[in-house]
Amino acid sequence: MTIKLMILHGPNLNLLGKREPSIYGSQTIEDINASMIELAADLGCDLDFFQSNCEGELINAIHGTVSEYRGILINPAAYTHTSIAIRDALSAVGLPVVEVHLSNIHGREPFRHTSIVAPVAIGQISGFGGDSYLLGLRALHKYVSNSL
Ligand code: CA2
Repeated sequence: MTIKLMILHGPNLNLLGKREPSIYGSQTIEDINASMIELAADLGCDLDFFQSNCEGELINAIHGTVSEYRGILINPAAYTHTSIAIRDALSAVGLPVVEVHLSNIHGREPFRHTSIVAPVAIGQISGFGGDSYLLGLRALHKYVSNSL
């Protein structure tokens, strides 16, 4: 059966490419999703995408992955540093999770250095702009394929 992965984008990422391009680049969220669809076609997996500015909606989307999906790629955005609830939801569903960030969170303000989500992820990719998502997708797909 085809591997299906869920891609989750956290708050404000809908503004990508439209505001603060010096920090987050000029690619829009649609550009990033399109690049992942291209890679997924090469890898032979299916993707679904969800973006929300609301913590509860992201949690509901995480809960909804249980039966249909094999893994989760998430940029929790600012919730990375604040949300025990998102971490608990990821931990509860028990799917492999890859955390991605456009910017290098470890090279920015101290409050961004801690990820509450990282301990429940299989890994974190941070600092490669839109390529963080592609690197994360490759890593997640390989991990899931190897655990078939
Ligand atoms: O580097 C990342 O991917 C972040 O997850 C982005 C978050 C930030 O809070 C994290 O520390 C690191 C912020 C996303 C905000 O996105 C915007 C995009 C365009 C304009 C303004 C905000």
